[in-house]
Amino acid sequence: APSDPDLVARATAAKAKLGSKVFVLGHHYQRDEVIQFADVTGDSFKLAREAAARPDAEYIVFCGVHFMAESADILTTDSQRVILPDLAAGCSMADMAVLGQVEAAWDTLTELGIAGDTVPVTYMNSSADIKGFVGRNGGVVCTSSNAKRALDWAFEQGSKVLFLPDQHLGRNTAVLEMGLSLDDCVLYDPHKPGGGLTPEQLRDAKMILWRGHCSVHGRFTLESVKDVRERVPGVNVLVHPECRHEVVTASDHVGSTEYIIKTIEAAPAGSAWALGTELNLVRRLALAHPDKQIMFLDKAVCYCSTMNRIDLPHLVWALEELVAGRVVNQITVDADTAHHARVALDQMLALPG
Ligand code: CIZ
Ligand code: SF4
Repeated sequence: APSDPDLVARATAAKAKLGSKVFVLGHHYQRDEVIQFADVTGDSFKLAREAAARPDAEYIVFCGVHFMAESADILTTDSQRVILPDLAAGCSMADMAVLGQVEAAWDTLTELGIAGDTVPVTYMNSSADIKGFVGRNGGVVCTSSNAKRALDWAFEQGSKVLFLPDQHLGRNTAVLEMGLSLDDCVLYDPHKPGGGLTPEQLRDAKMILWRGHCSVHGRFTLESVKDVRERVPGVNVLVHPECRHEVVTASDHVGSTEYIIKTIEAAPAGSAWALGTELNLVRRLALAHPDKQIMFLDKAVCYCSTMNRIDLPHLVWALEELVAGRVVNQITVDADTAHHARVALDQMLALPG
């Protein structure tokens, strides 16, 4: 649906009044009505770097989800303020790993005498608390584009990895890119005592996968892949590594959001693509490439409901409050957590290759 013209005019006016004081970041999974006001678009990793590269912007308005705004706060200067237009824009995957649960898991590994051999690795899609835990314990943050490099590094530091919070990215990277087997991986369920695993399973495992997943990417099934191959002969199936292992295995290509965008841009005219990722992005790619046949991998419509919390009314409100001299919905990470999270983020940036 086209955006409300009154709100468009108000957002335009507010941005003009704020000028270079404000920088608006838009994640690829955001609504069109919000993306039109983004100064830059990107995935969580690119946006974190963009925020860090704008030390002159007093206000960073982050159109994305909570953990991304936290990373922006960690990577920007102390005087910059990061604003999330709707505080209800969380991430169900990030919420699946809570600090107390991860500390309890670590205690279990410590009691078994294996914590010393275990390197914690967390996906970017996790809270600042979890990144801080990982930084305190000698680990690293990773994204969907450098997960293999992060795991290579981690296995040089220890013989085991505790991978947080996305089981699918962890499993897909370990099995499809590192040559580990499914039997090398165990699934740690934070809602069960000892993770629902025996001491022997924990001792034997190379990858301890946290039982988290993305509610959007985790919905694609093997059936969705089979269906689209039947409906569209010759279709290329391209999915994000947050998809289930059997979906990734049945696909033709797998990669991060930025990789998906670049692949579609480079695809020949007339080619057909079924994309296993968030729907706002798939619809924009289809509109931008009318010479290619671009479709959503599933028949059911599926947005990220928390990404969609950021809508034009919330963006207008946040911008107009800034014009009035009020900072609303500021996201801050306490100094101690930020310090250790930064250690884990810097370790990621220092990965070789
Ligand atoms: O699923 C997500 O939220 C992703 C892929 C985020 C990102 O940009 O890394
Ligand atoms: Fe979280 Fe998935 Fe939404 Fe990304 S798409 S913000 S991982 S729930």
